[in-house]
Amino acid sequence: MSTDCLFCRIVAGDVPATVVHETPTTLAFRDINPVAPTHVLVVPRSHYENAAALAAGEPATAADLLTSARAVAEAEGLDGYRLVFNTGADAGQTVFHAHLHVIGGTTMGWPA
Ligand code: D5M
Repeated sequence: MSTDCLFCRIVAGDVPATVVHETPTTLAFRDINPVAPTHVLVVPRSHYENAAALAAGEPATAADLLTSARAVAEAEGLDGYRLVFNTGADAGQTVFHAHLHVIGGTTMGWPA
């Protein structure tokens, strides 16, 4: 837990969030700036700077993020959805606590 990390503070319950799913290792809550009808962030309860650091330090929890994302997609009734880990500033990561975006509820193109 890092007191200056926003997502650690959400995990601790010190910052409000709309939680939609939780497990002993993960928490899922709605993104404050949704880019689609469903936009949920799944985060590990423990602090890792990004997905690569999480995979190295706690690989079982990295897998748990995918399991939680699947549960979120099912609960939201999503047919298709996109999972995104922005990893590093060059990829557009702005919050440096690993998080998996679950985005769906609309028809998406690729790559944008
Ligand atoms: O994504 C970081 C995401 O975090 C971005 O989509 C906004 C979201 N965000 C920022 N603050 C909050 C709070 N307080 N609640 C919920 N969602 C939040 P990145 O991949 O780092 O660009």
